[in-house]
Amino acid sequence: MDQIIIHVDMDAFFAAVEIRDDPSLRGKPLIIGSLPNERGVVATASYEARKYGVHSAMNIKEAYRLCPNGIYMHPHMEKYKAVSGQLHEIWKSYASALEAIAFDEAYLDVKEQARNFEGAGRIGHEIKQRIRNELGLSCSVGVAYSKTAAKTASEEKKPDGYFEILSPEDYVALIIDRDVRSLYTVGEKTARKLYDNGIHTVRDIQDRQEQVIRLLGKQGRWISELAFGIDDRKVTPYRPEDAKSIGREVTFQQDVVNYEFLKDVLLLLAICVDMRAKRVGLHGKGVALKLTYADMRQISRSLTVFSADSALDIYRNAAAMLDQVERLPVRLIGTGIYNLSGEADRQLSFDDIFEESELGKERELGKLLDGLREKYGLDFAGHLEQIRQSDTLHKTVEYMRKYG
Ligand code: TTP
Ligand code: MG
Repeated sequence: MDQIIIHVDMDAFFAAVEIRDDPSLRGKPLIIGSLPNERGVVATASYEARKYGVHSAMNIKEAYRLCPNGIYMHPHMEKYKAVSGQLHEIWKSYASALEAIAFDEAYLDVKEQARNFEGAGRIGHEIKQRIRNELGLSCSVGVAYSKTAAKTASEEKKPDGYFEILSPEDYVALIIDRDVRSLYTVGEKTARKLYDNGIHTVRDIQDRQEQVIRLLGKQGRWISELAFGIDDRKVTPYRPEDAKSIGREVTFQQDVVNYEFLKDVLLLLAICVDMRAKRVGLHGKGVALKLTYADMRQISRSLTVFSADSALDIYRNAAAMLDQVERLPVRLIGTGIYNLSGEADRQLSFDDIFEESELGKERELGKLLDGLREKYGLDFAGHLEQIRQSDTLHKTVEYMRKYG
C-alpha cells in the first residue's frame, strides 16, 4: 500500500457557517448567493433548500421559482476565509502533506501518522469531531488508497459522512454501474463523446477500453485506468495563502461590465504569466482567477490542472472559471499559476492526457490573437514582449476598451 489519503469536504460550507452564527436559520432553506431581485447565481444552499432542487451555480431566479420561501443571503467571504484558515490548522496537524483544493476541501496524506487504514479511520473521525467541537461545523470524510477514491468516499455519505474505500477492487465495485461522469476528469464534453458512442457507465469503459482510448487518446488511457481503480497521483502540498505563484492583474480605469472583454483581457494576462513562468523556468499545476467587483468585494477561484505550461492552458482555465462567477461590474481582474515546481510533471502531463501538442497550442493561441487583432485593430503578436511590461499592458487594455 503506497498511500493512505483522507479527503475532507465541509457540508454546505458557506450556508453552514451562516447557520452556526445565527441559529435562527437552522432547519430552514437557506440560499447563499445573490438576492432574488438581483442578477446572479447560487453559491450554495443548505440541505433543506436542496430538497427543493436548489443547487450551486443555479440562476438565482430559478432558485427563487423553486424555493420562494427560502432565506436568501449574500456571501461573507472574509468570514469563510477565516474559517478556512482554522480548518487548515486542524488538517495540517494530521498530515505529512496537505493539498487544499478549495476553501473547504483538502486531501491529506496521512500514511506516516496513521500507519494503516485503522489508524487513518481514527484520524478521520477525530478530524470530524474536532471540526464539530472547535468550529461548530460538520464535514464529510473519505479514507482511501488514492485521491480519486478518497474524494468519492467523502461524497458517498454526505452530509456528516464517513466512508472508506480501501482497495481498487472496492472502488470498482462501488462505481462500476455509475455514469462515466463519476470518473475524475470526465466532464460534460468528454461524457457526451462517450455517450455518443454508447458508452454510459464505468463498466462500459472497462469493456471497451480500446475504443475509449481510440476516441479520447491519452485521456482515454487515463480514464480506462481509473475505471479499474488505478490512480497514483500524490498529495501535492499546497496552501493557497503560502504558495509561491506567478500572477498578473489589471485594475480598470472604469468598471467593466462586458465579460467577453474580460476574457480578452485574460488572454493577455495569461500570456504575461506564461512568459514570466518560462523565464524563471517554473511550471504550474494550478490556475487562479481573481476579481474585485465594483463594490470592492474580492473573489478568487482556483483549479488544479495537470499542467499550466502554456498561455493557452492558463487562459482556458481562467476563462472557464470566469464563466462561473457572478456577473457584476468588475474593477480588477487577475490570473496566475500556482503549485510551482522546477520540473514538468512527468507522471501525467496535460499533453499526455489531452494529446494536444505544443504546436497545436501555439496555433490556437495565434488564432485567438488574430481574433483580438481583428476586434481591436492592434497587432498583439508583434508586441507581446512589450505588453509584458506593466505600463504597456495597462495602456493596451484601456486602448482595447475604448476601441473595441
Ligand atoms: P462545495 O464543497 O462544492 O459545496 P458545499 O460545501 O456548499 O456543499 P456540499 O459539499 O455539502 O455538497 O463548495 C464549497 C463552497 O464553495 C460552497 O459552500 C460555496 C462555494 N461555491 C460557490 O461559490 N460556487 C459554486 O459553484 C460551488 C460549487 C461552490
Ligand atoms: Mg463542501
